[in-house]
Order: sequence, then structure tokens, then C-alpha cells
Amino acid sequence: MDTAGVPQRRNYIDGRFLGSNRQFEKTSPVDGSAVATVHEADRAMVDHAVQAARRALKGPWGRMALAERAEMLRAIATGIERRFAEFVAAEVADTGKPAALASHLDIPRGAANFRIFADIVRTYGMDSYFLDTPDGKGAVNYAMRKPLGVVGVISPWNLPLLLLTWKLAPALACGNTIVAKPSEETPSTATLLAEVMHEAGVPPGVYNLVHGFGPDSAGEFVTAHPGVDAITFTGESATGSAIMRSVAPSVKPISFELGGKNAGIVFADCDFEAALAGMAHAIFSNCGQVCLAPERVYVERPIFERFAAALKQKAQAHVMGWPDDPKTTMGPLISRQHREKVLSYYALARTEGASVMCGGGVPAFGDARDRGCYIEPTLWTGLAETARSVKEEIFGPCAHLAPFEDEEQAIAMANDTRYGLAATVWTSNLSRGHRVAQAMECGIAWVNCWFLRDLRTPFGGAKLSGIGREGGLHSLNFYSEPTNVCIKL
Ligand code: NAD
Ligand code: 6OD
Repeated sequence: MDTAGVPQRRNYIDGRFLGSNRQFEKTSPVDGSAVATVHEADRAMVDHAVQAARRALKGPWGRMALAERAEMLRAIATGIERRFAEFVAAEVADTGKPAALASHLDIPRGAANFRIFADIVRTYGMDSYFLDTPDGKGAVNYAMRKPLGVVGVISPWNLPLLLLTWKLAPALACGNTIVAKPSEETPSTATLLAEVMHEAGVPPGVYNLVHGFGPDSAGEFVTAHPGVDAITFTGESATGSAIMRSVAPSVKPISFELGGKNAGIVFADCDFEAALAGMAHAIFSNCGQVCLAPERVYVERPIFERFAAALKQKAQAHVMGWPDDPKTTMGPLISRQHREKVLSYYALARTEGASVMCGGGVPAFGDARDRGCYIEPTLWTGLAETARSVKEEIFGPCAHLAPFEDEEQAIAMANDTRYGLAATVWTSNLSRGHRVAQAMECGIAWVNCWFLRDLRTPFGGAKLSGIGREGGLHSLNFYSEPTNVCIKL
């Protein structure tokens, strides 16, 4: 804390918290008040972090037995749970999301990510053996898995702890060391996590945290650093493209989880109330700032009018309140800058000929929330499928609804996008559920549910939505490097 009581978010390098001469203020999306002073890492600090991470590869962490490393991951999970209320408060302060959401999703998943990868790495080990004597020539092959080395983790602001630890936990489980750069909008839980690592006895240099922005700041300093062996990134597709350019000279492995313009498909044979509740949740949860959220909703013609009217009621029932108020169901967007972007799409949709079913503007509260970043939940109909607002990711609490005539048309409309992250399909016909889910050109297709996660399953996107898959053994494969050993008998 400084004298004004605003928390300081410092870098954590080689086991020590380090301030910087360059600082910026993180403000609350709820009311514009100061939330934290963030210490931006310059190029030299990032280099310091990378060198510390390189040294730690050879230190106690590199020599630690796998079982001991798994125990350390469990201790980190326990450390998060021990300071649960602090983590919730920090996540809420940075994002403005309802405390109930942070308590039920973000922070428990932060701990769960460490536990699941402790279990998976213990169950499957790091070495896979393939014993064979091909053609009777008498050779034995085995593939031995080793850490990649120093992994750069670049994460976004929408689910800050969840998405950071989703990459951090498997990378640590595989024995790598880390230089993490969280979003400039959400520096806090990553910093609390450094305290938890410290308390759990994680050796210095294993988890290094640098704060700052993307281009010409800590983000780019990490991705371009020749001492970083791999980059794992979650964020916008355009940022992924910039990072690809910056890692190209050193040809590092990359894992990218990028943007989406996801489809929700509602068939007339669905359980209407379940589909309505599920779609309303999927569109508006976290103020629409979930990469998996369906911004394109396709509803079979016979129930289109009824479904649209009911979804509008759900949208209008949202309570845009203070994060700690249990009645609050929707928080603000992350920042004024992001609200400008979403509002520009609200204007574009009108220009492109949308019928605005509800929302489209900024609420007025008559209190300090007017200094925040709240925005109305918004639904449209009537846009052409070629409209930019139907094609581009908006990342706000909004969706366009269009009717479809049959299964074939629904599939064609859903797949008519350059993105390929997720889809959600609602039907009571089991065969149709399988058929349509399998026809989706995307990484994850949910049937009669959305964002229902089993952390062992492959997670990631096709097309513009990403490169590679993480989750379960997919993560262990990415965060480790096999060496095949062939022994002639
Ligand atoms: P962003 O791409 O703007 O920023 C993400 C991170 O990258 C931040 O830490 C940022 O500082 C850093 N960064 C930005 N430019 C960089 C550069 N040139 N070099 C290195 N680092 C750089 O994304 P955001 O606005 O924080 O998050 C929202 C986006 O993330 C949306 O597009 C959303 O769909 C996507 N997302 C995808 C997933 C997924 O799993 N596929 C999950 C969450 C969010
Ligand atoms: O659940 C996850 O593991 C995950 N990566 C979720 C991504 C959500 C996007 O906003």
C-alpha cells in the first residue's frame, strides 16, 4: 500500500517484488476511482526476469522430483483458497464484475487449474515409453519428455486469474519456468498469486511476473526475447498475429487462444426454457466479455418470434449494479476504451440496418457509476449475414438474432465466419445434437449447455480463433519436448 491506500502492483522477479520508475494508474470500471498503481517493467526488467527464469531451470526446480512439483502445485491451490476473499476482492476491483461471479467462477477455477494439472502430471508422468523391435531388428525406442524451458505467458483481462493459471499450471507441472505478463487492465490477482507462490515455497525465478502493456512494452519485450523458449497467449486474434511476427525470428513454439464470433443454434424441438436460460446466460455473462459467448444466435423459424421476445425480457431484466450487491447480475465493461469500441458497433449495427430489440446505449444511474463503463445489454434482428456487426467480434453484452429454416441452413450460417472457437446447440433430438455439433467448424461444440468444462478435454479454436489445443494431455504435450531415444539391441 502507498500512503494514499492505493495498492501497489509490483513486478515479481527472482523471488523479489520490484518497483519501477514507470508507473500507471489502474482505474475502476465501476466508478473510475483509482484501484492500483502498477509498476511497468522496462526492457531491462524483462531481461532480468528471463535470466532469473533461465537460472531457475537449472536450480532446485529443475532437479525437483515430479511428485514434489505436483505437491507444490497443490500447495499453490490451497494458498489461493486460503486467501479466497482477497482474490475475489482484487478480481472484482480490477474488472467490476459481480462478486458472485468471481466467487463462483474466476477464483475457484484459478485453484482448480493447479489441482487438475498436479493430478494429470502425476497420473501420466512425463516420460512415455514405446517399446518395440521393428522388423525384428532388435531396437528399443522410448520418448522422454522434458520441459520446454522458459515459457512466456501473455494473458487477457476478461477472466484474469482463470486464464493466467490455465496456462501457468500445466507449464509449471511440466517443469518449465515462467515469465508472465498479465493484462495492463488486470494486474492484481497475478500479483497476489506471486505472494501465494512465495508462501508456498516455489523457488525464486520459477514464476516471474512483469507488468505493462503490449507493443513496445513488457508484452513485446517478453515475446521477442531470445531467452524465452515458447509463448502461450490468450487474447485478440490481431494481437496473436502481431505476436507471431515478433516470435518468428527465433521460431518458438506457440499456443494461441484467440477471439471468436460464436454461433448459438436453437432448434424448435429444444426444451424452450432451458435453451432460453442457457442462451441468455451465454450472451450476457461477464457483460458479454467471454471469448465463447454467442454473438450470433440462429433460431428455427417456428419459435423465432417467441424465443426473441423471451430473450429480450431476459436482457431487460439485468440489474447493472455495484459488484458487491447480491442483486447485481451485470457489471460494466472493462474500460472506457473498450466501451467506445462496443458502442461503435452499436452504432454500426444501426447504420447497417439492424432493428434494435433492446438496449443500444449507456445507462444513467445518477451516481458514481456514471463515471464507470456500464453499457446496456443489446439485441438486434434484421441484419444481413454479411454485415460487419455480424462478422466481427464485438466482445460486449450483445447478439444478433436470425431465423433459419432447417438444419442444413443453420449449419451453413453458423460456419460462415472466419472465426472457429465455440458453438452452442439446443435441441431435444439426440441424433441432431451429435450431427450439428460434429458439423461445427470450431474447437468446442456444446449441446444443451455452454461453458461446461471438463479440464481434461481439448480446448482451443480453429481458423482465426487460435493455434493448438490445451487441456489435459494436450497441455502436457505443448509444454514439454519429447526426445526419442532409439537403442539397438
Ligand atoms: P489483447 O489481445 O488486447 O491483450 C491480451 C494480452 O496481450 C494483454 O496482456 C496485452 O497487454 C498483451 N499484448 C497486446 N499486444 C501485444 C503485443 N504486440 N505483444 C505482446 N503482448 C501484447 O486481448 P484482451 O483485450 O486483453 O482480451 C480480449 C480478447 O481475448 C478477445 O478477443 C477475446 O475473444 C480473447 N480471448 C480469447 C480466449 C480463448 O480462450 N480463445 C479467452 C479469453 C479471451
Ligand atoms: O475454461 C477455460 O479453460 C478457458 N480457457 C476459458 C476461456 C474463456 C474465454 O473467455
